[in-house]
Amino acid sequence: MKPTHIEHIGIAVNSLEESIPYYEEVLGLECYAVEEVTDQKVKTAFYMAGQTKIELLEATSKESPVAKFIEKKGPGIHHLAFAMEDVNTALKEAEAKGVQLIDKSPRGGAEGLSIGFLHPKSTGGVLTEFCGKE
Ligand code: CMX
Repeated sequence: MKPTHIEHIGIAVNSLEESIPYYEEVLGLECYAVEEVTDQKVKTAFYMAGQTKIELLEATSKESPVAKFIEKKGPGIHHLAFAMEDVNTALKEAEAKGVQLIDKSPRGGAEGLSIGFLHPKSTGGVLTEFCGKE
């Protein structure tokens, strides 16, 4: 298992509408897509800063992991996503090395990617996502 690159950085925001002016008017980035990921109870806005994707995450329900995160820690960096050639194999390998998985097998995420999360308690406090095309 080896990540090919950082797929994206996820940032929890109270409101996309309130956060977008900073990314667009101050940083000069351009939102290329907005997508609701029902399964994850979030609405996302996507930006590219050079080669690096930034995903702004707004909760769509009080039960959303993003709503719970903001309630506890406030808005800010929420997770780091690594691109993996084979998410299923990467999850299995991480589990075999003692990492606690949130997702035992990949599920559907934003932009049609397969995703799986590792628990922050097993990863030095950083909620970690594996992403891939399969
Ligand atoms: N980063 C670091 N630590 C986090 C965290 C995060 N994003 N979210 C929660 N935690 C920590 C909490 O601070 C808490 O720590 P303490 O026990 O020390 O207080 C612990 O994890 C448990 O948190 P909780 O608030 O009780 O929440 P839950 O256990 O119910 O859920 C988690 C935590 C990580 C399992 C859940 O948020 C999850 O399943 N996340 C993965 C899915 C997700 O985040 N989806 C949204 C993004 C989707 C997308 O990118 O499309």
